[in-house]
Amino acid sequence: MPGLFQKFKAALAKTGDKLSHELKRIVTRSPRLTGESLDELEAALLGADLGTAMTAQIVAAVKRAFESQGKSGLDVFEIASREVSQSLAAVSPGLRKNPAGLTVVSIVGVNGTGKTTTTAKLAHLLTSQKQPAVLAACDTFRAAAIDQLKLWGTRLHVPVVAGAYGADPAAVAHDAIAAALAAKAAYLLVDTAGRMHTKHNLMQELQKIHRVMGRQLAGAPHETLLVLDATTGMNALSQAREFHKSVPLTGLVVTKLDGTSKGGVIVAIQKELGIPIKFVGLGEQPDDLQPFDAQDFARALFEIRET
Ligand SMILES: Nc1nc2c(ncn2[C@@H]2O[C@H](COP(=O)(O)OP(=O)(O)OP(=O)(O)O)[C@@H](O)[C@H]2O)c(=O)[nH]1
Ligand SMILES: [Mg+2]
Repeated sequence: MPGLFQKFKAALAKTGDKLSHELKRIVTRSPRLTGESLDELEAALLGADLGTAMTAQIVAAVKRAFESQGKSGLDVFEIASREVSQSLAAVSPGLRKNPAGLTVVSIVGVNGTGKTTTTAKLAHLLTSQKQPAVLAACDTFRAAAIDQLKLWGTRLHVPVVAGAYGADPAAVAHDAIAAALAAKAAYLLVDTAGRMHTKHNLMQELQKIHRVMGRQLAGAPHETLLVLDATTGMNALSQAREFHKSVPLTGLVVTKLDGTSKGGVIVAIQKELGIPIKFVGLGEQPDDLQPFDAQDFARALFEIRET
């Protein structure tokens, strides 16, 4: 998908510019690939939050290439891009579909990562594919959270099921499944409240929401997406590990890639957790949610840029 590559490239401007600048400096300055320049390469890759495992793999590949062919024709950008794309699951597996009917998608994560926006963007994506969606406002905790989702519903012409502020989110989820079934919707997208992965009672509340939905509809939630904010860098890893212990995650969404120079964190997350990244958020508009494609992502990350 050529369009996707351009979108990744634009969204990864900050990460890519910084990496490109540093790699060019390392490669052109040193006539030989010394131990020192390999250390600098390592620092640059770690600085983009590619993670220790991926960084070590790239540095080793560069070293091998240098030992076998020397500096002439040594293309660090090409090698890094190849190593990254080979390490990631090739193409996003997309959203799961319940063959028996309604597919319930639970959207979870810590505060402010972009859950509500992602829920809205997903509804937009699904309705544009003629898959009718219903939204469930299960963040009954944060002031204005319900209104925020309702506003998206109005803007996107998607029905929203909500309760009162302070209501039990599991009860709202229950009502929403009933409404989505009655409306013969293809998807129910459940927007949940932000919660710290370290707060035991809040994680139990999430488990309860999932339990109630599972009792009402076999297999629900069929998809549990953890929304991670790319600007938090490596912190996203511990969030993912803790959430995965409480509610089994089926996929990840990494948002705000457009606002960070640490976009490499995508690579670290997927490599270390083995949970597929299904979508990435590249901005605040409904169209800014894109399916993840490892090859396009790796190429965009290590594109040589004019800086
Ligand atoms: N630049 C950018 N901003 C984003 C993206 N996704 C979400 N945002 C912004 O991040 C802010 C928080 O988004 P929300 O969707 O409200 O986050 P949330 O996880 O629902 O927050 P809580 O419900 O409070 O936990 C908003 O200003 C969004 O517009 C993205 O991919 N790129
Ligand atoms: Mg929210």
